[in-house]
Amino acid sequence: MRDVNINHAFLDGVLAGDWVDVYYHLGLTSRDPMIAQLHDVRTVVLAGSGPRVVELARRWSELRAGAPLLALPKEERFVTRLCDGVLFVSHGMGMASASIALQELMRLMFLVTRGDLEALDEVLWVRIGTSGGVGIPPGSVVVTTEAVMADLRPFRVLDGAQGERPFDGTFPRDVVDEIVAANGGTGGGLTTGRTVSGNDFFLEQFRLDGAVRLHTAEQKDAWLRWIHSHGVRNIEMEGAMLAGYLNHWGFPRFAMICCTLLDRLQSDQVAASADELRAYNERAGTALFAHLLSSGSPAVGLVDR
Ligand code: R2B
Ligand code: URA
Repeated sequence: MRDVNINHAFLDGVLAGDWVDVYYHLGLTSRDPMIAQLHDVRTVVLAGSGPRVVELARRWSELRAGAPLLALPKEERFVTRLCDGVLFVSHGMGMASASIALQELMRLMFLVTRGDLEALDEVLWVRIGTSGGVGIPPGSVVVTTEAVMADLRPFRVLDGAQGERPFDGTFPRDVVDEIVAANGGTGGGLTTGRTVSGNDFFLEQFRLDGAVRLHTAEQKDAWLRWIHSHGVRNIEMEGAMLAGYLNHWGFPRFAMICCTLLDRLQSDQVAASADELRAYNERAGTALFAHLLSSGSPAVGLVDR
C-alpha cells in the first residue's frame, strides 16, 4: 500500500473510536453491528446495476455450496450482497456515481482490516461490467490492462482553479494474467486490452444517436480507429477512476472484466435481445468466478465446507 496516500487524518480517528464514519450512500456507519460480519471480506466485486449484483452473488453462493447471503438494508443508492468472503456492490453508471461507492468501500475496508496494510494488500477488487467493443465481436470479454479517458489521457479530477489532478489508470498486470490463465488463455472470446472510460454514454463515446450530437460519422470513425490503433478494445464508464483511486492507495490487486454488448465499429445502438444480453453478462461473471475459484484467491478458503 502507499501508506502516505491513505487519509490517516480522518481514518485513524475512526479506528480509535474517536469519531464515527458514516458510509452514507451504503447506509452503514463504523459503529453499526453489521460491521462485524464484514471482517473476513477480502474480495470486493463491483457491478453497475443492482440486479446484476444480486445475480452475481446468487451464482457465487451456488458455487460455494449455498453459502448464506447477507444484504445491507439500504438499497436506495447501491445494492450490496455479502457471501462467503466476497462483498458484491453496485455502483451505478459513470465515474461520478462509482467514485462514491468506491470511496465509501475503501474507507470500509480500512475499518474492517483495522488499517492493517498487509491485510489491505490482500484485498482483491474487481469490476464486472458491460461495454462497447472496438473491433471485436459482441459477447467478447475484455480484461483491462489500462483505462484512460476519451483523449487517451488518464482519469483526472478538477482541482478548483489549480487545474487537473491525474490518476494512474494501469491495472496490475499479474492480476490480468491470473484471470486470463484461470480462463484458459486469450482467444475463445476473451481478450486483454486498454479501455476508454467515457464521462458520457453518448458524446464522450462518439455516438451519433444521442439527443445531443457533436460528431459526424467521419469523426466518429476516426476516433474509434484512433483509439483502436492505441490498443483500446472496449469503452465503458468507470474503469479509469476505479484504477486511479485504487492505485492512489496502492492496492496491488484489482481488475476489470467487461463483456461487450456491441461492436462500436458496426453500430451505436445496443440492439441485442434480452437473452443475448443475459448471456453476455453471464460471461464476465463466469470469468471472475473461474479466477476466484483458482488457487490463490483470497476469498476462497475463508469458510471451510
Ligand atoms: C457500462 O454500461 C453502462 C452504461 O450503459 C455504464 O455504467 C458502463 O460502464
Ligand atoms: N456501456 C458503455 O458505456 N458503452 C457501450 O457502448 C455499452 C455499454
